Amino acid sequence: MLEIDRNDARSTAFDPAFRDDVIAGLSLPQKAIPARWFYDHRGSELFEEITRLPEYYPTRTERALLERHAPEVGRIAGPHRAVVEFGSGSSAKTPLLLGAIDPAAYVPIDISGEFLRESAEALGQAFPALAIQPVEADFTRPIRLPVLVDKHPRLGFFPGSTIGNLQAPAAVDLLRAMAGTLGAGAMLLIGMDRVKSPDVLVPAYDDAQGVTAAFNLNLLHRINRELGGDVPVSLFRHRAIWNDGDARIEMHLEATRDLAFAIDGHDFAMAAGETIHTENSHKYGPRSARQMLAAGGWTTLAEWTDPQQNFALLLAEA
Ligand code: AVJ
Repeated sequence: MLEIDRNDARSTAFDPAFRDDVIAGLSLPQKAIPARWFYDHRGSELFEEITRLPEYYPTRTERALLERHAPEVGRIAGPHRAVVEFGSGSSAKTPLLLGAIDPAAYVPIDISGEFLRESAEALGQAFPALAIQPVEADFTRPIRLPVLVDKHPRLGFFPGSTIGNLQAPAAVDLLRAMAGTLGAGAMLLIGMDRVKSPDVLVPAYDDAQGVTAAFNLNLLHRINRELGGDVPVSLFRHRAIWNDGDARIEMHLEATRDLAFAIDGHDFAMAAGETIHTENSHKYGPRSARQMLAAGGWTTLAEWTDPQQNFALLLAEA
């Protein structure tokens, strides 16, 4: 039986922080909701489906990098580290790392408790001798690590270019907070998506099967489910836009006509063509990646990329 350590998140259907972010975000001139609210159980499932889409190259590219280079990570980091994974999701890439580095313990951290429990159980079966302690938490807030990792130097694992959801100042703050959470002698293995042609980027966020559209629209369903909203979901459409100046893909939910809805006693109106900005996915060049790590207190020790330089895996030390 796995027990989940609950830091600040909660598994009940109604999260006041979700309501507050939604009400505040929809009250802005450019309506916006933080991307972390995509990941209820359904959203986490849809994200897993995204990772298997032909257009969505990041996951399979990063997996290939891990398959090829995890042994090298193990040689540099040394054995018996406690691996702390930030935003573990289904932990799909984790076995590639754990199998190559002889870890002392594994601490997956995720905001979706039910999903965390399911994936930690599966991982426990694959690594029966490994101490595993899941933590249900929003990793953008300070996290108290379980005592089980006290005696071991830590290796942070932050795959998937999840860092790309944050704008530069917030990303740097998070990297700094991770250095603090992981403590002295820590290392960090982080995945970062590279800047590339919009011809590759846009389809990755607007796939032919409409899975990313369903993932984006699920946020509106979640608002209706959990906050008792009456958002007319069928009147919205998914948009993915490459913002070249800020080097990021933006996802929006666009009102296809003038519409109105209410959430928890608050009324909102949108004009046709107006959008709710739901996600930023920043992309990095080789220099900007290292510079951002450095600004967050991390020195890059090694960097691996695929032949097309679509995605990079960086190992850094605090
Ligand atoms: C989990 C934030 C890395 O930005 O590529 C995938 C999320 N959104 N498709 C990304 C996402 C739409 C993903 N991250």
